[in-house]
This record gives sequence, structure tokens and C-alpha cells, in this order.
Amino acid sequence: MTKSNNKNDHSPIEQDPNTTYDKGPAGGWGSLRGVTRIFGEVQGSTVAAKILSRLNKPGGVMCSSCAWAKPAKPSTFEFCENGAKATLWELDEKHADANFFEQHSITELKTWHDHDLEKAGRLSEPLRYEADRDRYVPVSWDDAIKDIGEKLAEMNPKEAVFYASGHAGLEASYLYALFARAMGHQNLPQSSNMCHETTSVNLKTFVGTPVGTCTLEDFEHCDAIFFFGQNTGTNSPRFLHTIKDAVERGCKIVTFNPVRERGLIEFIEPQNIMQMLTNNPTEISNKYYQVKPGGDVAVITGMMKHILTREDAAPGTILDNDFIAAETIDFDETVEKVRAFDWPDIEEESGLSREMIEEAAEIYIQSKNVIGIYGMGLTQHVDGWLNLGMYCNLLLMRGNIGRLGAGISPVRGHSNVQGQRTVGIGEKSSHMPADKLHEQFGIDAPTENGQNIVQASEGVMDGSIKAMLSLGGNLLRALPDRERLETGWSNLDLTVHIATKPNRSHLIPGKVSYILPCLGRTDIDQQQSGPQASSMEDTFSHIYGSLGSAEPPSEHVRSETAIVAGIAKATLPSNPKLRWDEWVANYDLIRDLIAETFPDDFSDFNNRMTQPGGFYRGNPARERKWKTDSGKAQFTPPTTLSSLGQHPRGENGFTLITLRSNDQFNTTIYGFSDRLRGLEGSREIVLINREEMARLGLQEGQLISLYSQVDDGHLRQVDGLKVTPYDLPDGTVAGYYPELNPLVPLSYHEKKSFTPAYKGVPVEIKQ
Ligand SMILES: Nc1nc2c(c(=O)[nH]1)N[C@H]1C(S)=C(S)[C@@H](COP(=O)(O)OP(=O)(O)OC[C@H]3O[C@@H](n4cnc5c(=O)[nH]c(N)nc54)[C@H](O)[C@@H]3O)O[C@H]1N2
Ligand SMILES: Nc1nc2c(c(=O)[nH]1)N[C@H]1C(S)=C(S)[C@@H](COP(=O)(O)OP(=O)(O)OC[C@H]3O[C@@H](n4cnc5c(=O)[nH]c(N)nc54)[C@H](O)[C@@H]3O)O[C@H]1N2
Ligand SMILES: [Mo]
Repeated sequence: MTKSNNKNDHSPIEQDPNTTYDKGPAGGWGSLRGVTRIFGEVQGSTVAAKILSRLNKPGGVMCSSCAWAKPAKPSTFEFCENGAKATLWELDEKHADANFFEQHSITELKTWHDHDLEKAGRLSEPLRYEADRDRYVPVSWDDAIKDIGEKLAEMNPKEAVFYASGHAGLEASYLYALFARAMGHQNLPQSSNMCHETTSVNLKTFVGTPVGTCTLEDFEHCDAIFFFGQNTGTNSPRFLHTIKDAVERGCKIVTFNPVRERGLIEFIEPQNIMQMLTNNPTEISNKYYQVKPGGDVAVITGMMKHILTREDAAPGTILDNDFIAAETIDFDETVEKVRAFDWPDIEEESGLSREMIEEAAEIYIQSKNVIGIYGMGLTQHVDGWLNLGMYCNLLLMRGNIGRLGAGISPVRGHSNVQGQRTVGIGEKSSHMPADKLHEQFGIDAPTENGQNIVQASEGVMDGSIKAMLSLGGNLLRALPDRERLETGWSNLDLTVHIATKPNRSHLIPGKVSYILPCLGRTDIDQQQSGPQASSMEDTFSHIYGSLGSAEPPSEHVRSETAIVAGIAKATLPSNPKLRWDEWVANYDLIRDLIAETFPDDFSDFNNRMTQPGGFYRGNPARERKWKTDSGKAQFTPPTTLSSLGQHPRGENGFTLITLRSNDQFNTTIYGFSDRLRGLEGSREIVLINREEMARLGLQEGQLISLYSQVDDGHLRQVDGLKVTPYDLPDGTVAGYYPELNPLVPLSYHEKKSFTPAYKGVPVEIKQ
């Protein structure tokens, strides 16, 4: 049962001899080869090379890949393999223009792979769907905007949904959030609804802030970093430099993950000539435990039991009792519940031995300052709230929240996903203060909350939603229940995509459908008052300006800010306080508005956004100001040992985790090389361990089908998946997102925040 790694400090972590692995570490030469390949594919130029050299530096472009920090003192190349891929992908010299859409019907494009669709190049003129011709055809901006505005104005505002993927800058995002509320709805779902909504809702309950409490500085002072369900090497590779520095200072790294992710095992810094030439990686995790999916609650329960036993033996030496008494509530009830769980159940649910869990707890106890990192491995579960509650419990026991070198630290996804929320994109009234909107613009925003992405998708399927605007993103790939959603989507009265590249969602047009091509972050954004900067917020609540320097793909491409403002102006009755044209002419004015609406976060915004390292908008929990209902930090009594929820997983039942490869950014598939996992060539695969293969009589390379086990009257199935042996816990299968999304039921989501439970899908294998 307990087949996980359990090695002594920094002895190399052994690989399962039965599994094929690339021998290369994260970073290193492999990462350079990855960048070179994309450079060739998109016909990269000297302009592209120049933009890369300024990436994530003051005055340059802020990377459109992940939300990791942009340090005040950047290194020579402050970008990673995946940041370079995202940047080059946007700087594509090829164009998906009117000619392209003339040559290829929608029916034909639907047979294309996601990779090839985006590879067609940058969208370069506005397009309108013509059903008779089964094609998108060119349309003038004036006609497009006028038609969209008229249709939205005629509609009951509550029937419209404005989705935002976390790309667009704070300026466009603020206008989008303002537009929805001025129109009369708050249906403003965002990509974080599929991602860290579990964080936004539950961290707020536990410690009073919807975002992490750490900053980059903490990583210079921590003694241990725990990683639960975050894949640094693939999803936030620049973080590896920070971890490497911490390791070299003696900081301990402890990882819980069902998959042995290369980046958390060893890393070669591509900028370190000696390391590159000697091929001598830094070992990252001191301990790596292959927990069962959903088993993290059990792990932390076990760790807490051990900590309590140690405190019992020497009272006052292990827990931070003063902190617990002064700053927290519900500690006693939590302790009672933790003590009531038995070790055999903890071992069963976690897939780890008591010895392993106690060993991890000892590292925690021996470390003065501890940071708790997490990602989708904790948030995308039915009881994700309990994962976070338990993680906070663990940290609060020793006062590891709200002091230097310690804290709870979710690693956010899209480069501005956190910032979009800060400036009002979100379905709740609390996301944008109604009194300010009234004061600034004479608008009466709706008082009832709007719809999150799960609710909005239900509305698309049952016909109660009529229009869908997408500011970036690819919902029909990213969401669960693909087939049913596509049917509902094609019945929408209006679909509008503001996008940089074609994708699958564009190919399911509503009755009236537009694709509006927008500038990317690398492009020069020329407006009346000159070239405009935009801004974004990172995972540590720092805000930076970003300035594009590439020629836009064509003169017909507009900025997201201009497109949003244009549609707003065409939709809303005239209001002298909504000065859309003036704002588009000069984004400084938009930043002034943001500072007025959110004075605590954005005072003096225009001046501060050029500060190296960005400006910090602060975090109350970091200062032990708990903005919770009780005014204290909240302990959470565990109610169960697993975060998987109550679905049947019988003899043939497996828990499916959906993974990202090193060669994708969400639904954007750069290629078919998952180098860090040693998986090449195909994404239509299912990973499973050899013992389980033998038990089921499966052969390597055999094609099988996966079926969803959620029995709600809908058949969910994906065929043609190649069996691929891989070192995973028993009872677990893994495969790629978005290919396996048809298996995830929309109703299968985190209980409090509605985040789809993409990491714990009950499935069955059929041969
Ligand atoms: N290159 C690249 N970078 C990206 C993205 C991308 O697609 N590509 N996407 C961006 C976005 S939007 C986001 S939100 C982030 C996502 O980044 P992450 O938060 O790292 O998300 P995932 O890669 O989906 O999953 C993280 C890890 O969770 C593990 N895991 C699965 N189930 C469990 C579990 O039950 N318990 C534990 N402990 N671990 C589990 C998986 O094995 C995986 O290693 O990355 C961002 N950065
Ligand atoms: N099974 C499974 N499903 C998942 C996940 C999972 O782990 N497993 N992860 C979930 C997560 S964490 C997330 S965040 C969602 C992601 O869901 P989305 O945010 O909806 O998807 P993306 O793939 O990030 O969007 C890609 C598209 O954005 C457009 N784009 C790129 N850059 C720009 C830009 O600068 N401006 C504009 N306007 N458009 C741009 C391009 O047209 C591109 O095709 O998926 C979720 N789905
Ligand atoms: Mo995400």
C-alpha cells in the first residue's frame, strides 16, 4: 500500500525502474531545446528575441504565462521555457485572417487539433459567422460593434454572461466589470472559477483574505517549504530559482503529490553556466510522498496528531499557544476531531505509512518558519475547502501565518487572474463597491450576486442564458461536460470572442457570432495620447506596468480596452460620466478611476506601477489582521479524511487526475512533448501503474475507454486512450486536460466555491 518515496535528505530520489522517464532534470538543456523549437515554429524574429530579453523587467513586457513574481532585481534572462513559449506563440508571424477562414469551413476546422488551430496564427481582422456559408467572413469594426451593442441592449441584462480568462490587463478588466454592472448584471465569471476559486472563497473564511499571505521576501527567511499539489517545474518554472536559493541556504522541501514531478525532484538553472556544463542538478525535495489523490486531508490529520502527541509529551514546547489563544478560534474542537481519527484510516486514505507522515511532521516541527505552497492538487476537489482548512490548521498551530518567512501561498495561474478580481471581475456584489460606482458614475449596480462559471454553464445548457462574451479563454475546452455544453452553446443568441488566436470555442457559433481580434501584451498599443502601458497583479499581490513593443499583426487589431469600451458605449444609454472614448485615448485616466474605486489598493497607481518589483497592495492576514466573521483566524475541524466526496469507487473504480503537460498553457497546446514526465508524441493516453495493469490484464499500448462513474443519467466517455505504465498510487489513473474534460460532470465541483473537481474524477476502465 505504501509505495511512496521515503529517502533520506538529498539522497537522489530513485525512479521506478518500470517506468519510462526522461533522464533530464527540470530546466537545463531540455528547456533551451523547447524554446528553440517554438522559435522555429512561429518563425521568430530579432524583435522576438529583443522582447524576450526585456521580459519581466521594468519597462518591458510582463510575461503572459504564469502569475509568478517579477523581482525588483531581475536576472539576465528573467523568463523560463514556458514564458518564452507563451511570448513567442503570441508573436506569431502567421495570420489567421479572412483568407484563412475563406479557405476553411467551420465544419472542416472542427476536425483540426487544438494545436493546429492556434498554429494558424494571429487573428487579424474582425469576423462574423455566416451560417449559410459555414464560414467566418470579414466585417467592419463599426458594424460588428453596433450589432453587438444593439443585441445586448435589447436583452434582459441577466441573460448575458461576460467571461474573462485571466489574461487581460487591469485597465480592460476594470472597464469590463464596470460595463456589466452599468448594464445591470454581475454575471462575470472568470477562469479562477475553474482554478483558485476554492482559495478565494475559503481562505477568506479561514484567514480573512482571498489571496495568499506570502511575498517573495518570505522565501529568503523560511526554514521549510511544503508543496501540496503544485507542479512548479511545469507551471511556474521561475519559482525553481527561488527554491534553489532556499535549498542552498539549507531550507527543507517536502512534497506531497501522487505524481513524481521532475521539477520538484531536481533542477538545473539554465543561466548557471557551471551547472549547465557539468550537468549537475540541484536536488529539490528532501522528502517526496506520493499521496493518493484526495488524501491530503488524511496526511495533515496525521501530521497534526503527531504534533499534538509531541505537545502532550512536553507541553508548551511545540504549539504556539499564545498565538492560538490570542488570534484564533475553534482550536479545541479541531483538536478533538483530529484526535478521534485513527491511524489505520489515515494510512488507508492517504496511501502513506504512519512513519512517513510522522517524519514529515517532524520536519515541520523542527522548522521555525514554514511556507505552505499549494495548487490545483488541493483546490480542484469536492472537499477542496477542507484541504485548505486543514492546511491552515497545520500552519496556525505553530503561528506560521502572519510573520516573516512563513505563510500560506497558493500559486496562481494566469498572469493577471488575481488582478482581474481585485478590480471587480467577479459575480459577487462584494467584488466592486456599489457606493463607489454610484458616486463615480451615477450607476446603480445590481444588489444580487451574478453567476459563476458553473451556474452560467447550466444556464447555457437550459437556455436561460442568451449571450456569452469571452474576454480571452476557451471555455468549451476548459469546462466539464463538453458535449452537453456545446449543444447549449450553439443555441445562444449571441457569442462574442475577443481573442488573439483561433480556438475550439470559436467553432461553435451561436445564432449570431463574432470573433474580435485583440492586441496581445507584447504588441504596441497605440492610442490618441501615445503608446499605452497596461498593468497586472502577480500571485504575491504586486502590481506592475507592462509595455508592448512589437508591431501588431495588422492595423485592424484593437486593444482589449478599446474593444470593451466600444461595446459598452454601443450598448449603454448615454451617460456623461461614462467617458469611454476619453478613457481609451489615455489609460492613465482608467487607472485614476481604479484608484478612486479601490483607494486602499491603488492609491497613486499611475506613479507606482513603474516601480521595479511592482508595488505591493498589502495583505491584512500578513499583519495578523483577520478580516473574518469572528475577527480571528479560523481553525477547521475535519469532517472526513478524503476530499473526494461521496462517489462510489468500486472494484473497477479509479480516481482520475487531469494533468497539464510541459508543452501546453491550459487549452493552448504548443506541442506533444511532456519532457519532464518522459512522455512524448501523444496526448491521448492514460497513465496507470504496472500492478494495476496486471490486475486488470491491460497491456502497454492497448487502447481503452474511460467512463465517468457519476450516475446522473448522462453517459460520459472518452475512447482510444493508450495505456501507458507510470508510477502512480494504486487506484489512480491520470491523463491530460483538456482531452479528458468530457469525463468531468459539471455538477461535480468543490462544495463552497463551485470549482470543478478536475483532480478527483471517479472513472471506470473499459477494454
Ligand atoms: N506551462 C504552463 N504553465 C501554467 C499553466 C499551463 O497549463 N501550462 N496553467 C496556468 C494555470 S491557469 C494554473 S491554475 C496553474 C496550475 O498549476 P498547478 O497548480 O501546478 O496545477 P496542475 O498542474 O493542474 O496540478 C498540480 C499538481 O497537482 C497534483 N495532484 C493532483 N491531484 C492531487 C491531490 O489530490 N493531492 C495532491 N497533493 N496533489 C495532487 C498533480 O499531480 C500535479 O502535479 O498553472 C499556470 N501555469
Ligand atoms: N480537466 C481540467 N480542466 C481544467 C483544468 C484542469 O486542471 N483540468 N484547469 C482549469 C483552469 S486552472 C483554468 S484557469 C481554465 C483555463 O481556461 P481558459 O482561461 O478559458 O483557457 P485558456 O486556455 O487559458 O485560453 C486560451 C485562449 O485565450 C486566448 N488568448 C490568449 N492570450 C490572450 C490575450 O492576451 N487576450 C485575449 N483576449 N485572449 C487571449 C487565445 O485565443 C487562446 O486560445 O481551465 C480549467 N480546466
Ligand atoms: Mo488556472
